Order: sequence, then structure tokens, then C-alpha cells
Amino acid sequence: MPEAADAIRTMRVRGAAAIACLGATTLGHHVAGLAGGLPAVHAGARRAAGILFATRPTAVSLRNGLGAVLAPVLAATDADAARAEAPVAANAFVAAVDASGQAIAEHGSSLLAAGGAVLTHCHSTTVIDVLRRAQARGADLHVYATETRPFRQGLVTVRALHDGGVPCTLIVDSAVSHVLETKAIRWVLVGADTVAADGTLFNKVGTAGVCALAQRRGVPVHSAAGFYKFTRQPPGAIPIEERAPSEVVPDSDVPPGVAVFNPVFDRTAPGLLTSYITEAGPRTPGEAVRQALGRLPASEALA
Ligand code: RUB
Repeated sequence: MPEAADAIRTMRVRGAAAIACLGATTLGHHVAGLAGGLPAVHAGARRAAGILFATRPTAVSLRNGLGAVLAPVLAATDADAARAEAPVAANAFVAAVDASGQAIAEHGSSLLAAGGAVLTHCHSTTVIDVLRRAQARGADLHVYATETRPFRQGLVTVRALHDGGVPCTLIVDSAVSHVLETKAIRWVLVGADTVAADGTLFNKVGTAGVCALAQRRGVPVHSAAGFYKFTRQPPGAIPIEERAPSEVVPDSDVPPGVAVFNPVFDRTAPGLLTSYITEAGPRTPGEAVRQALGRLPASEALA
């Protein structure tokens, strides 16, 4: 369990889908190995879920993945049933995330079927699957991918697109406005870390600026977001993770006394989004929230 928590915290494993699945399977395995009676299993499960969730506090997918395992464990009436149920619930969650990605790739690739230039930000496995499937189905795409400072997830994006036969170009983050102006961008397509109850998108820092610039130019903005990324929480209740200044710049490069602020997500207002591409198809933010919340468990086990 500590190894998985460390892998998520240090971003060796990153992206909402991947950390949610690793969190759920790690918790499932951990609970299966807990000794003692029901109170000990419940306490151990809660403790481990808390440690895992604290690794990436903005990610509701991680919270929902852990909740999917914790809920049946806390509902179990004997310790053996709780231990048995945990890995089963984890596997079911991973299967649901996988099915969600497949369905979104299907809907998203239909949306992009006409081909053209797409701008994306950061690295989202869900977005990559949409783009690769669209290209494989014959859409003639060209993807502009931001480098995504400071962690440079854009490099992962262009490698994955290149491997999937999708023509792409890497740009620095500050080129977004110029690229929107000069490269006939037809769509902006980004991932989703978390979607709040009012439809606000939480995604890699910079997403809000990309979306605002796109809206000013009349370019539609879509976010590929499975229902497991939605939450009943209002946007103000979701913290924006801040990471070490050393991820931005070595300490020795900054004059003493100068602060470096490194928020790694930002909030995009639902009014800037054309749709969330969900398992059910592209939906306006309001409709996506309604559908997603109808599928979430009534109480969130980690609440
Ligand atoms: C990654 C990020 C991605 C979403 C969606 O941030 O913001 O757009 O997590 O990814 P980080 P996916 O690199 O800080 O984890 O579609 O793979 O769930």
C-alpha cells in the first residue's frame, strides 16, 4: 500500500483514470489482507483509503474508486465477507473505468469524424483513445498538443499519438492563442480530473485559459469525462492541489525570498464548455451532471 501511495503522490502513476484504478486495486488488495474482526477491518480500510486519497486531493475519480471499494467493505456484516468483497469491488470498478473509456472513444470519434485540427492540453488517456480511434476510423486529424509545464505531460501525449498513427505537433503552452489564431483549430478536446456538481471542470492547470481563448474564437470545447469523475460536491469544496516549487524550477535558480507558486489544476466554468463527452454521448455540462449524479451512490463512502 505505501508503494502505491508513493507512486501516485510522486506522479510515477498519474492521470485520473490510472490513479483511480491503482487506488481501488491497492485498497482491495490491502483490505483482503487485513487481520482481525470487523471493527479492525473497517478501521484498517478507512485508514488506507484516507492515505491513498490524500495523495492527489483534487481527483474525485480517485475518491470514487476508493469509495467503490470502501462502501461494500463498510456494509459487510462479518470480517471475512468484507475481506472477500474488497478485491471483487476493485475489479468491478476497474472494469467500469475501462468500459467508460471504450464508450467515450466511440462517441468522441464520431464527433471528430469530419477530421481537422484539434488542440489538446496535458495528457489524458481518455482523450488519446478518442483521437486514436477517430484517426483509425478515417478522420484526417492533426493534433496540436501543449507541452504542459511544469511536468511536461505533453510529451507523453505526442508519443501516444505518434504510436497510434495520429499526426501531431508539440507546442509550448504560451503558443495556444497563436495556434488557435493560425492553425484552423476545429475543436479543443481536453480530459477531466474532476467535474463538480455545477458542471465546473477541474483539469490540468492551464485548461481554463485554453478554453477561454477557444470560446473567444468560437472554437467548440469538449472534455472527455467518464461518469466516475463527477461528484455531488460544489466546486468550492474541491481543493486545488499545489505541488513543490522544485517541479517548476530548481531552488538555486530563484533569488532568495522569491516565491514559486505551483498549482497543478484549475477550474473551468461550465459556460466555457460545449460538452462533456460521456459514456452516454456528448452532453451539455448540465445534462452530464444530471446523468452522472443519477448513477453515483447516494452517499460517498469517503465523505
Ligand atoms: C492529468 C490531467 C488529465 C486528467 C484526465 O493531470 O489533468 O487531463 O487526469 O486524464 P496529472 P485521464 O498529470 O497531474 O495527473 O483521461 O487519463 O483520466
